[in-house]
Amino acid sequence: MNAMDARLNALRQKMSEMNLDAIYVNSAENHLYMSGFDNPDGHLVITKEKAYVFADFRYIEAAKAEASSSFEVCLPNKPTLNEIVRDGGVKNFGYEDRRMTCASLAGLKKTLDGMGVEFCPIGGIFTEIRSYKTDDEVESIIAAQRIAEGAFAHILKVINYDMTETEVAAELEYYMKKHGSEKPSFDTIAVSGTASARPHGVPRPVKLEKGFLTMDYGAVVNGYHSDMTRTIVIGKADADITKLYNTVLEAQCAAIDAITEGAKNADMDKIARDIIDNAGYRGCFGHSLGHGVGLEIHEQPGVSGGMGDATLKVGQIITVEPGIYIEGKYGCRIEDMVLITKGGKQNLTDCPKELIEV
Ligand SMILES: [Mn+2]
Repeated sequence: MNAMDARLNALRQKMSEMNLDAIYVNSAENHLYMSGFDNPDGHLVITKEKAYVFADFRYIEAAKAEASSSFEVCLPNKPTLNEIVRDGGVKNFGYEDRRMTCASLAGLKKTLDGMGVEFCPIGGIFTEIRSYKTDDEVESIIAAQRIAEGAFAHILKVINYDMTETEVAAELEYYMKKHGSEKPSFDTIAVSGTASARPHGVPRPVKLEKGFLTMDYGAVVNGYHSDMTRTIVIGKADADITKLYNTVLEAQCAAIDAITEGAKNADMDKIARDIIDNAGYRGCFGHSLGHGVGLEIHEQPGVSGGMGDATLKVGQIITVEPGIYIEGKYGCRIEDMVLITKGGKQNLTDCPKELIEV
């Protein structure tokens, strides 16, 4: 069975557990995940027996070439939703409540008015299936990560005191695009000096300030995102900067060391947090330790204190990204991506993280 059929089977298994006869897929990520064809303006309809890719004239040729052979490629309304519902005996119709607009749902309801269809929110069906990565998916994420690592080596070569934060971000993104990234994983973060105290600060058109420079960015390959943060020091690191940096690094390495199949997500967060708190930075690590990553930059599972008894499972990829942020002063974060393997883990990030001064 090919990978796409395995996904269809997994989805239909979930559909039967939820007593759904069909699912309407409108989100770009789930469209790509299920059909193998990327079309942000299209949608899928998947029933117990059939699977349809709907693409308009602009995308139809690409759809025929790229969509999985398990899907029938159709122009809009050929067949109509009414025909699919009637012929497939669809009573319970699932929709992506987390991704569909209220207006789109209202449109679907209007289209199928009088057909006796019940619309059912599907909740986290896709996020759960997608949290387990196959080898192909892992390879794409590693390929994206290698491009991002190249960009880090590149920025260390070209960085100088006349550069602005915006230029650093642009340089990283330009390098990644030139080396095979489809797009940035998200808006590149490159913040220096006092702005580094903002975990998701926006690069400013100002020259790099002395002190920390935090760069959080990633590449995309085959739709799959990488995510890495490296913090370097502009100028010389004083004792406070060195202590703070080494605390973040120690917290990050301790959490990564503890990661293994079956470990509790919440415990990973606590291991890093305790080290930071006990070093005198209590309250300065105000976000969770990490998150899943894949077709979207933030996926399941979460890695935070709020994950209850959830445990790490083979095939999941999580980020490990503790940070310390002191408002008005500076901040630092270090982030790797880690794959959970049978009885262990594999760090997918291969990039220096000792304190670097430039
Ligand atoms: Mn991240």
